[in-house]
Amino acid sequence: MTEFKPLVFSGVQPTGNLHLGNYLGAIRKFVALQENNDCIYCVVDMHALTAQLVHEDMATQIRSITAAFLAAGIDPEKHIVFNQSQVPQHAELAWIFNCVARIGWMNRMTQFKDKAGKDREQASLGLYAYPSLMAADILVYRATHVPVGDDQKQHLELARDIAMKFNMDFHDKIVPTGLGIDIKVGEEPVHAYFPMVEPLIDGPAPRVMSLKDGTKKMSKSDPSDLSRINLMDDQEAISKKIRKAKTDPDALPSETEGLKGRPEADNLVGIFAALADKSKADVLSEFGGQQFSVFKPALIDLAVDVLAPINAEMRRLMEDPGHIDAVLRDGGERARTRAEKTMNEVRDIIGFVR
Ligand code: AQP
Repeated sequence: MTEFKPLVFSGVQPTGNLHLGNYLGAIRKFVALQENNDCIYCVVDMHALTAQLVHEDMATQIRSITAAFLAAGIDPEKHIVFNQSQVPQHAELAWIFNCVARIGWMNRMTQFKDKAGKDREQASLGLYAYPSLMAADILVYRATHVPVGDDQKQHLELARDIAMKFNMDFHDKIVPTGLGIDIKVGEEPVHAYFPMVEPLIDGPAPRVMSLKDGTKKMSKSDPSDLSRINLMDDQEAISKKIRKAKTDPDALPSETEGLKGRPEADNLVGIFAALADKSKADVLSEFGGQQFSVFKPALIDLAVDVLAPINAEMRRLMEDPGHIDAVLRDGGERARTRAEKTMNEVRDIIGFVR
């Protein structure tokens, strides 16, 4: 059985200030994965149009996400860092995937329901088709592993469904062209052109929750800035937000079991664990029985320690937009070469004349 060559791909939307959820759920994993993998990291600017069409500060937002990638430690020379709109093959493959995906599959996407809200008729067609473009972002490189936060799990399942249907529907075209690889789907080996992507969602904080409501995801678009810690927040802001974070009156438990039914406590312990690179159990063995008046100052110190150097480096990089643009152009060129190879093969498999 031949295996697909491992390749990591992930993206972040330039839709506002990056926060601790984006960092712990995604960017920090991007950094760790580059040690032993070939990685492609993308600022998915075309996705940013799905919820809101006009962004006065689009260019600055794209540069700011790129600065966060670099400041966190991503190496744009060994790997590829670029913005999606520089590689039109993403949109081209997304159109093909729009024709592969079934309406019933798209109707099940909970993020569309959340983001479209009550007035679904007014949501853009792009917001509805977003998961199909996301599948194309990944599969145009035939990437195998995707580090993401827990909120993206359903979209990755859809990417697998799309890959599977394409592989099945073009099965007899893939074999004669010799482009496919045998992969195992369940117990059966299937001749496949696209891999079954694996989400990488582990860690103690796969879904960082709002500081104001432990049942809601920390999000760039939450109207309350107190709900999230932004990567650009200074020490004072971080300290204020953690001090004001919602908690309950009880002391911290000594076992993770005791976090059940306490979403805010669970969230803060998860954040601590992720920032300290420990498990929640380790954190509770240190802080079990302590009040939040003891735990919160320790969390503030830790968050400032981890985030201050990233924050300073992002500010430094943002002073030289020419350098950031050059990184994106270089990454875009290398990404385009790879994506065009896939698209030529896809065009041949489908039977388009070229
Ligand atoms: N709260 C979170 N916890 C863990 N991971 C998270 N991610 C986002 N929020 C959390 C992960 O960050 C990566 C980039 O996300 P994105 O910006 O492309 O889109 P998003 O998931 O829609 O992020 P936001 O912050 O919630 O933005 P808005 O408010 O614009 O919708 C992804 O891997 C995501 O899982």
